[in-house]
Amino acid sequence: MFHSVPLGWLVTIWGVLGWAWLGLVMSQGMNSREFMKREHSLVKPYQGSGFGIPNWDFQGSTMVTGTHVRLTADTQSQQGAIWNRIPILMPNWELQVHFRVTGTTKDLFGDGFAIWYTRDRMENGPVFGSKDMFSGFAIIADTYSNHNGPHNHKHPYLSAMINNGTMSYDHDRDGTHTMIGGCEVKFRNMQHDTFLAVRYENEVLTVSHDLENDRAWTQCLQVKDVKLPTGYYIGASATTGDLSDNHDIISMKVYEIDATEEQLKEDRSHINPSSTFFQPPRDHVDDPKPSAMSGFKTFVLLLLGVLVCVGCLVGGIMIYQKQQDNSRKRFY
Ligand SMILES: [Ca+2]
Repeated sequence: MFHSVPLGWLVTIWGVLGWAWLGLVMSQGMNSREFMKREHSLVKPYQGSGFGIPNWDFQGSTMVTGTHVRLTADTQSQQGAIWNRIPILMPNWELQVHFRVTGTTKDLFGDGFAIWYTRDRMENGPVFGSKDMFSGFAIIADTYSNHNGPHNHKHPYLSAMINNGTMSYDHDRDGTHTMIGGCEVKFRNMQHDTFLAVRYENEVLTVSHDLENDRAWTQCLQVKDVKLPTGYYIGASATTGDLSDNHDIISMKVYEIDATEEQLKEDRSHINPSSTFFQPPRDHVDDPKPSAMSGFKTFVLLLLGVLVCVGCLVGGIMIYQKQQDNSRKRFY
């Protein structure tokens, strides 16, 4: 004979199951089918049982606090980076970065930060705190406008660059010669949380941001036929120069995205990074010197010069004639 289960117990059991399910879904990010990969993710509390953060290395000016990882402080000439130690072996994945950039100045600040997926890690360099001629991709959040020419855009500017190790990032052109896409963004000194997402799925690279505090992704760029190998490392770096900002990373979360059987079988470790869509590399051409005069200015100055010469000549002739007259008077 069965004992009847009290109604209160049933309600409690269903309640516990419901909360457990909700917790599971929330811990797995925006899409419940995508699983956060702990070994590639940097989340609070950062410190493990021992010294440092498990699976992550730091470099340069990087400081770890209880609430954020500060790549650079709002101080001149700093350079900091943070790198995941475990290579990414998934063909499809998404990286979500919770970041914050703050500073005391309103108009002059810099230089910016970059999110990396590269072959080499922990190498200092001139590209926002990491090495140039890198292999992989860089998502660059450039806050300082070096370039003031005809191809100018507003800053901060978010752009992506794919490199097979042969191209150099040109700061004088804010990387416009080598980027595969970009968008203007405003993320400095926000009172709310700011996020970036980099999704690599079926050889499509998509960069999105959530800067308006509405918990929705806005697409910045999407490029098809982007070839990237497995086995590269995720990192973030930042730099300050004469101008500065605090560049903080609050979290970096990597999610696995479903891959087909074929994709899982394919050996993608030897792929050379490339993108079919590309701003073709161009030679660096210097801007005309600011001291160079415009055509109109040159014309006016030339005209003045001629007038002065004519004036001198006429004056000289008149003086000469007067002296001649005077000398004639003396003889006669
Ligand atoms: Ca710049």
